[in-house]
Amino acid sequence: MSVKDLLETVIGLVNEHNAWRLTRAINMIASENVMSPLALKAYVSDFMFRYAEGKPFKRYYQGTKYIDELEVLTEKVIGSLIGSSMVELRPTSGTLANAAVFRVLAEPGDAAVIAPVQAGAHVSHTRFGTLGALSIRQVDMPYDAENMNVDVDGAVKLIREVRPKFAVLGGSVYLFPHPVKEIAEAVHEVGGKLVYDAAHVFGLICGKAWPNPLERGADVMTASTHKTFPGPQGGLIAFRDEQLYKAVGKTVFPWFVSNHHLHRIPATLITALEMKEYGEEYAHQIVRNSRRLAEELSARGFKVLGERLGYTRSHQVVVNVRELGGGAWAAKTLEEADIIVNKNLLPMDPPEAVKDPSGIRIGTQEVTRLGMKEGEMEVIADFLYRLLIKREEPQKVREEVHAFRKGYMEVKYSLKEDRLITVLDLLK
Ligand code: DSN
Repeated sequence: MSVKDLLETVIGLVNEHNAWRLTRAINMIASENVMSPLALKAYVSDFMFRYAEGKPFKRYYQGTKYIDELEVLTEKVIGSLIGSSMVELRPTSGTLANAAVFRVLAEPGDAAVIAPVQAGAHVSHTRFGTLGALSIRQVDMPYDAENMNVDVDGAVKLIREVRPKFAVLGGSVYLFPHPVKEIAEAVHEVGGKLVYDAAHVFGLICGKAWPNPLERGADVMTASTHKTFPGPQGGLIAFRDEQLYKAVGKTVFPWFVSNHHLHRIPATLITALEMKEYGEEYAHQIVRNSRRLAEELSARGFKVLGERLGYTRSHQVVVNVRELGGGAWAAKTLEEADIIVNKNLLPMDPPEAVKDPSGIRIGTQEVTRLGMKEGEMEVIADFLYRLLIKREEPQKVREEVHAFRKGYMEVKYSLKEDRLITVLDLLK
């Protein structure tokens, strides 16, 4: 193919994708979100071309005076949202944040007790992911199927027996808060630390719609900055313990991250300011929306998990679609109508069911950011009912999805400011 043809292809694919996901699709992957236009403008800055290895004001490169100031300010503002004066922003993802923390807390061969995969643990907590790469031994906490959570008594007993270097709570399929206080007490009793992976619920914590694990005994919290916290893709770590903060900082760089993708920092700061201004309103609306969506789906005959406990306290709704055709079929069918969710393993699924699990996971954080409220959740529940239970043609429903989506084109809960100059204004 010629350069001209390839250029046309790349432009076509990018334009198609943008138009699809930003103007036509209802995006409900629970780990995604959109930035505000202001954060986006700050993201497209010259910082994306630069390096700043090391800590602010102690870099190994020249040319970093502005990023030094921005980074310290971002740490302060995020710290003020979560009550921590020690925030590390350099991991470029939640998985790298976990890697840096795990590496400091344990040596190869040591044991870590983790929330069970059925209770939503992320792959980086497991032998298949980061924990395995670091040769740390994974020991699963027992699971309480009825409450879709960690079995507290069983976990405490196990921690006393195993005496792990650390325990991990938090995860990626996450309907109800894990028992931080009880697990922290048990792991501290045996000289270990509690790591809380808040990747999914970080925005809810900032908005006070989810318990803050650092206030309940967790020693360290890792997070992503692009899920319920609606910033650029990236990771962060917050600490209660200064020694651990310093040790992890030395592990982030030079072990796991060289360049920390500087353009994330001002965009993360603008998002943090948006969370300061609107975070509580936004986070509580997310939770109201997921609860309402769960109720509306249940009323239409769907098997929604967590019914006994009110379905969900987070941004997620999890539905068992096994009898309807399975998770792979359901997610694909919804995609044909431009409703984007992911198939997901459910607690009762064996791990080998990963390609066709029984569930779908639905997140309300992005549609909430676009201004949807409880009434809109009814409309979405209806689309799902028509597609997955009534089995209407996806092509037919898709037209209605597009018409509905057109009403939600503005990013809400965001700050406005015209003076920001972007790279595109300067680089000709
Ligand atoms: N795998 C992502 C999720 O969708 O939950 C988190 O990294």
